[in-house]
Amino acid sequence: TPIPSPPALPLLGHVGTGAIDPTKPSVSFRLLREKYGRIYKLNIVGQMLVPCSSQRIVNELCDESRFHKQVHNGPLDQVRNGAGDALFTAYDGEENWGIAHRILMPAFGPSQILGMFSDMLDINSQLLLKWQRFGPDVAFDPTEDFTRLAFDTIALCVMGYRFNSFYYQDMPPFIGAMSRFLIESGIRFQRPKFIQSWMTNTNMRYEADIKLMVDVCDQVVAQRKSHPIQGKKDLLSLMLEGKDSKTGRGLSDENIRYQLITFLIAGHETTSGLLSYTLYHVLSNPSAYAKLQEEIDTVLGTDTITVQHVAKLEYTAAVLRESLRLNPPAGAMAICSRKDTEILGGEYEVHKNWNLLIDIYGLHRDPEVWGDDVEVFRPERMLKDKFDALPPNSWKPFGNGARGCIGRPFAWQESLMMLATLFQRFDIRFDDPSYQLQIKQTLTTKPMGFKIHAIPRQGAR
Ligand code: MNH
Repeated sequence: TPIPSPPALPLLGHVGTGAIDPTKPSVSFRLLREKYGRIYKLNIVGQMLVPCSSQRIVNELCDESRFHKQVHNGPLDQVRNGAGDALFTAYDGEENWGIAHRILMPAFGPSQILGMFSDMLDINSQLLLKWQRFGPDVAFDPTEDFTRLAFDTIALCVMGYRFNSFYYQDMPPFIGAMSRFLIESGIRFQRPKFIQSWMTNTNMRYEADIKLMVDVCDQVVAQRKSHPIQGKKDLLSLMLEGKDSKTGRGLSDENIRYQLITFLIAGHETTSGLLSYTLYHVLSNPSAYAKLQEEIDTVLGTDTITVQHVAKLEYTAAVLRESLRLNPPAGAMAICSRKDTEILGGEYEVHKNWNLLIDIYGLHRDPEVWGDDVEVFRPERMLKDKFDALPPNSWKPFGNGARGCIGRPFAWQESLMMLATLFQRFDIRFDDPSYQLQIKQTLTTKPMGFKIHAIPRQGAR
């Protein structure tokens, strides 16, 4: 069967037809999926791209013997301007990926994550105290504080560095530089080269933003070198001293910089999005809100949260999974075919080196998997037994296979802890009960214009 495609322009293809808004790709992909279905072809300035969204197709695309992560020909190739060949932006098969993967994986093992519990709680308490001090009357945007939380948490837990973002009125400069850098990287790959070279102001800003991120990372390394830590090996010490068991090699200074930028970005962008979307969905669904708070009251009561509590928070975990289904902060992933192949038993032909896109947002709305209430926030469908029984590769917010998210257990512990302590301490309400979810996109997405009141609960400390 031929793969459907919208009408295109010569040269520019679908860029400029209005099919893809470069500042809001997530919206464009939703409209295109609704019109053209589970698989369709686009032409981005001469480069073919094939977005796919049904579980049956995506299940095949997750076969790593036939497909691999694609960094070329997309925004990630531009993100390499700041993150180089670090884990997230390394090309398929690039040597430094294997070296860094083998050295850094142990920093994210189960016992390491448990060992970060008290540092996570340190930052978590700063958010709770701030919201407590605001009191019930102040309307504020929770996304900003979740960004502070996730940013400070990643830096403290894996680099032993304190940004102390909660003590500043403005967001840390790294955050602004990073957002502009990601947005510009996302637009750049669609922009013809001759236009790019004319945009001197944009280009200077871009270089300055990269320099700011590099300077922050150099400061983190400099502090560690002047205050070496004894005993426990965190991510930063593995970067500085670790040797790859296979090649015997360590990471170069340049590569360490790239990895630090990557962890500071990847370690907070998505987690703050997850927490913000989750709060939005819980506030929008009173029955889920009631069940969530009931579980938290039963498991925690008024106790200080511990590792043991977290393991028991089953409904809370289901709430996070359902939130990641409806609003995966990373809404798509790019892959490439290793060889000529067929999908769905010969229904579609795919040739070697095609650029395909797993539309995660669309996948999470496949009615064959989720039924006819795909748009409804219903955590019950994500309780452990149901979740484990889902068809393979129907829920992919953390990516796929060897190139899947290295920080998943880290983000999970941090998010469970935050949600549990939040509803233990506060009743939370929309500032504007008629608020409808709006989305802001860099490379990932977050809610925009979302404001709440946090009302300290009677009896909570
Ligand atoms: Mn994370 C890769 C989503 C939290 C560090 N992450 C990915 C990918 C997705 C993803 C999707 C695969 C992207 C692709 O195929 O191009 N990550 C998430 C989500 C959360 C998240 C939804 C939180 C919620 N990620 C984190 C945290 C860290 C982190 C926290 C750091 C501690 N992620 C990474 C790194 C990679 C990655 C590093 C690249 C892994 C690799 O390719 O080796």
